[in-house]
Amino acid sequence: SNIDAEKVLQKLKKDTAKNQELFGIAKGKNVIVISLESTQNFVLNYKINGKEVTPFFNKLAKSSYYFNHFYHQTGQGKTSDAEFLVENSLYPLPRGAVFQTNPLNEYNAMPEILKTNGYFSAVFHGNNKSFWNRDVMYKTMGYDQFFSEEFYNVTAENSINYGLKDIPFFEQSMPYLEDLPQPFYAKFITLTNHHPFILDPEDQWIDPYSVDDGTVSRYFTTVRYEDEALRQFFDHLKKSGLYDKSVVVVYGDHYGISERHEDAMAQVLGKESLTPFDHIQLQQVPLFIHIPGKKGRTVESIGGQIDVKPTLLHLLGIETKDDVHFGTDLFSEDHNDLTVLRNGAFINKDFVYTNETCYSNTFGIPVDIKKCEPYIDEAKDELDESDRIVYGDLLRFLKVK
Ligand code: GP9
Ligand code: MN
Repeated sequence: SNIDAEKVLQKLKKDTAKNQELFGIAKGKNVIVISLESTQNFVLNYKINGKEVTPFFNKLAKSSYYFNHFYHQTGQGKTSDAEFLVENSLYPLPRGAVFQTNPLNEYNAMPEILKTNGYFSAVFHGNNKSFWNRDVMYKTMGYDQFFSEEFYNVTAENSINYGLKDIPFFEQSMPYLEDLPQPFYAKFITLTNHHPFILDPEDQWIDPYSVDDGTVSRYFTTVRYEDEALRQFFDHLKKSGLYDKSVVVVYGDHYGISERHEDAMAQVLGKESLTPFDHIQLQQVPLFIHIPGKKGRTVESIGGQIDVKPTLLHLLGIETKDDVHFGTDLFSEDHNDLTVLRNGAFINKDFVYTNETCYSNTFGIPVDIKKCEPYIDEAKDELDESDRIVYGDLLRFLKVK
C-alpha cells in the first residue's frame, strides 16, 4: 500500500553525512564519468616482464583521489548494473538486468538531479543503442542525449569484439563533447577490455601473461590498451581546456576474470590456491575522482559503486537529504563502510562474509560466524529494501522539490 511505501521512503530520505571541507568544492564544474569495462583493481601496479600493465592508471592514482578498497556490486546486468548503481545509488536486481526489467520506473538518477541544477547530460558508447535496453532506460534517467554507435564512424579497422575500439571512440567523441552546453554531465562507456579480450596485433603493447589460460593471459593486453585509451582521452581533455573545468570520475564496472579461472589467478597473485576470501578481494575495482586544483590522495575507505552518487553530489555542493540512496559519502568520516555485494556477501573494516563463512578482513582467515551475524541481517535488509523500491516502483511516491 501507499502508506507502507511512504514509510520505506521516509526512512531512506536521510541526510547523508558530508565531508565539510570537500562539500561544494566542485560546484558548477562539468562532470565526466568513465566506465572501465571489466577492469579489476589487481592490475594496478602489476608488471609483466618489467612493464607496467596500467602506467596511466598508476599515475592517475597519484594525481587524483584513488579508492583502493572499492567494490563492484553488480549482478547479471553487468555494465548496466554498474551504471544503475552509480547513478541511482540503488542496488541492481537479484536476477536479470534492471535496465531491461524496470526501465519505465520512476527514478531520481544523476542526470535528472543535475538537470534541476542547470546541467545538460549526455552518454557516449560505441555499441548499438538498444544493448541492455539503454535507449529506453537513458530517457527514463533523464539523459538529454545518447551518442551511440550510429554517431560514430565504425569500420572493420577501428572496431573489434563488441564495437568501436576505445581509442577511436574517445577521439571521435571529442567534437561532440566540446559542443555540449556547459555545465554538462557526460558518461563514457568503454568496450575494448571485454571478454574474450581480443586485440589486433598493432594494439598490443604488453606481452600476454604467461599462463595456460588464454582468457587470463590476454586480459592483461586489453587492459593495457584501455589504459592507453584513457591516457589519450585525458590528453584530449587537457588540450580542449575541459580538464580544468571538469570533475572526472573513473570506475571499473565489474570483474573481467570469473571464478572459473581460479588456477591462473592464483598464479597471477603468487598464491598456491585461492580461497573464497581471495575471491572477494578480486571484486575490487578501481575508482578515481579527479577534482580540478586538488592533488588528491589514496582514500582507504571501504565502499562500493552504490556510494558514488552521494559522494559526487556532495562534491558538486548538492544536498542529498531529499534523495533516496543506499550509499554514503566516501569522503565523510561517518561513511558506512558495510559494503554489500549483490549475492549477499559483504565487506567491512573488520570482516568479510562470503560462502556462509565469516573471515577476518585483516588476516583473511575464518572466524566465529557470530562476529558477522549483526551485519548479515543488515546486509539482507538493505538488499530487500532496495528490491522493494525497484519492484514496487516506489520512487513514484517520492516528491522531490
Ligand atoms: C555492451 C557493453 C558490455 O554495450 O556495455 O556489456 P557487459 O557484457 O559488460 O555488460
Ligand atoms: Mn561490462
